[in-house]
Amino acid sequence: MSNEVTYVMVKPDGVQRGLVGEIIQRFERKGLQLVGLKQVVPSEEIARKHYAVHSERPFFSGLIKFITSGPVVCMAWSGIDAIGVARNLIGSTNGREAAPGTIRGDFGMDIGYNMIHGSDASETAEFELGLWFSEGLNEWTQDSISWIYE
Ligand code: DAT
Ligand code: MG
Repeated sequence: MSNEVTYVMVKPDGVQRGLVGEIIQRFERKGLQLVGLKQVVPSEEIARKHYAVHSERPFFSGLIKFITSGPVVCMAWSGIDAIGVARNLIGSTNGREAAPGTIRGDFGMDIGYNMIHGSDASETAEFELGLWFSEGLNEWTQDSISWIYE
């Protein structure tokens, strides 16, 4: 049990479909703390770095084209076990298979257009936060925290 910060990103399909508020609300209500938030149109350079582990996969060029096609919303969320907690809120990769109650399970029907990204481990979270939030994150005291963790 340790405090973590995870990188979460609403992809262009989630922005286009007007799901940004819904997604932020789910993370906020859960009790995670927002420590970074911005909208950007990703460059090809940053997209390729972000998805470098998939560079040999057949869907890579389509994925880069999709992610750079319009604005995304970049977020950093902090909390105990935040990486796994966020992945659970997001759900499995293919929306048709993702569990109801998860973001992909409730709103998605596709594997590529799956609306949202979340870091999968502490090393990737650190890498992705450095990549997308090179300016740093915000430190602030969440006053409700004493009612979120016993
Ligand atoms: P996740 O986003 O659940 O961590 P991943 O890391 O395996 O999934 O893949 C990164 C993204 O690449 C995923 O969100 C959507 C896309 N993708 C993965 N597998 C795909 C496939 N078979 N066809 C098309 N896009 C795919
Ligand atoms: Mg992944």
